[in-house]
Amino acid sequence: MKTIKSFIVTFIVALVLGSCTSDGDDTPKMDENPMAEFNLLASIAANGHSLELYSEGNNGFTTGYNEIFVRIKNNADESYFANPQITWLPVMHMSSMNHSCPKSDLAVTEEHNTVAKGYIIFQMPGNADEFWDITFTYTVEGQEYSLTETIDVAAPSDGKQKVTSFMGSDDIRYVLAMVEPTDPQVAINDIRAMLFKMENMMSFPIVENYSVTLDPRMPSMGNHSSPNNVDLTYDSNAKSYNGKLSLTMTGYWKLNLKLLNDTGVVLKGEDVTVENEASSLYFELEF
Ligand SMILES: [Cu+2]
Repeated sequence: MKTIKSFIVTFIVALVLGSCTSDGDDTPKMDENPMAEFNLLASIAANGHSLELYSEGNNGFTTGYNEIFVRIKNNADESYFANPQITWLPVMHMSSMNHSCPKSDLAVTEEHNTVAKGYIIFQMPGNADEFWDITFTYTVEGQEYSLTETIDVAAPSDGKQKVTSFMGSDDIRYVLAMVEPTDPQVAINDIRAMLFKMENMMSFPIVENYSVTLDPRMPSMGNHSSPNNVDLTYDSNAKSYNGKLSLTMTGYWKLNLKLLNDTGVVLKGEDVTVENEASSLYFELEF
């Protein structure tokens, strides 16, 4: 009798453990929303679908680097299309002309095949008379659709410069954007920036193998610098310029920069000296 009891107990324990394990590993997670923790920027209804745009932070579209996640919902059954092929084209409609901005491709993420991810770098905000829109062209179930939606692009709420568009000494227009740090600390921070050239109004390819010197200063405190900064060099895997940013105290910092091409010619920016307190090429942060 005792043996039978213990057998039954063992059997029940095995059953419970077994079902727990299969819940964790095998059961498809149909109800899990991969975007639950994200911020819905827009849900655009068209073609019987809802194209949803998400960001990680709580901001809307801002000038500078925006990481954006895209899903396409089939409104008929509330399901999300797997492996959607999506292209996008942001366009600013200005009073004198239209232009686009730097952007990545949209690629389905490894974690969730209903979620595509990419970035857009808006180089200027919209205003009362001039606005941005994004045209999406996408293919689901073998059919191509497209839609265009107007969006609000605002300057960052702290007013600090995270992106700059400028003419180089080689007469080429460039866009330089700070991607990191997003959460600066009193420490040696990783700094990451992306550089694009304006090939024409609609095309902004990545520029490789240039370099960016870095001289962070605190203008409110005698323009002091900080030790152990590392200039930004091109990382061909990340397709960005990476370096080290030393911040020795909280407050407002101006990150004075110089952009050099692949032969070391200065395209934009100046050294900070006693006579020259800032470079014409810079980022700003305050924390
Ligand atoms: Cu514009």
